[in-house]
Amino acid sequence: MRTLYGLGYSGWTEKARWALEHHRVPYRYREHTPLLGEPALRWRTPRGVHPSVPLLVDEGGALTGSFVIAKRAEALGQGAPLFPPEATDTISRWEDTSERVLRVGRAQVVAALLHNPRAQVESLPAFLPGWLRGLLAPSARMGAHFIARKHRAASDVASAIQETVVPALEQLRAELGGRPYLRDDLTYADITAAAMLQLARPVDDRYMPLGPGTREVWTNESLAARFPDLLAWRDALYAKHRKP
Ligand SMILES: N[C@@H](CCC(=O)N[C@@H](CS)C(=O)NCC(=O)O)C(=O)O
Repeated sequence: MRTLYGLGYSGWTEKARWALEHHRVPYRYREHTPLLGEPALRWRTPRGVHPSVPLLVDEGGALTGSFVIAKRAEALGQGAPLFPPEATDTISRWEDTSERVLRVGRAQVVAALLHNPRAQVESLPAFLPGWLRGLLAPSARMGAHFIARKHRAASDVASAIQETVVPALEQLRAELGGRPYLRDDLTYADITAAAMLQLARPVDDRYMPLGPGTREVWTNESLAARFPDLLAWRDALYAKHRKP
């Protein structure tokens, strides 16, 4: 069975899932656990590729990376294209920007998780019984340090937000100019750009269910206050194009 390994709270995983579901490609989903799941992730990842999720494993082999998986969804599935040829430049520009912004998002979450016991408990594997979860919460900090090291997370998150995230969101505001899409209709450019808003305020639980602590570490009130129009744009995009 085609299987997607991912992190339920990650914008990268969400981009891959959105494309697969848009194209009605059947798959089963498996949650990855950083650190504990690293040996299995390495084992599944093709040699020479940096191990990360989302990772799609199907009869064609294993594919790493949200963008590659979304393109595979387009090749396999049905429905309106997310990668029409005339949108190639717009898509690749917003994919680059989204990648840089999501990296800052990861740094923001890793830093916030170290001080949020509720988010630590929520990040533990689901199979652990309730009584053990509180006890093991501090071990989630090891997972956070592991992710920070493995993906070289920025240490000065506040500067990274000012230098990378704020200009990206201002650019998005300018380019949308109040319209519902970056092009004439929904394309992957909108999906990859919408993922950036996750680190201002996560999308509604109907689409990406998050525990209250996880929601806290993802929320950046000052970004949310500065870009309410973009949050409204993202929410409208979800309401119209993403099944709960
Ligand atoms: N460019 C990649 C980035 C994926 C990525 O950085 N994934 C991180 C998300 S924090 C990950 O795999 N973390 C879990 C781990 O490394 O164990 C994509 O588009 O999928």
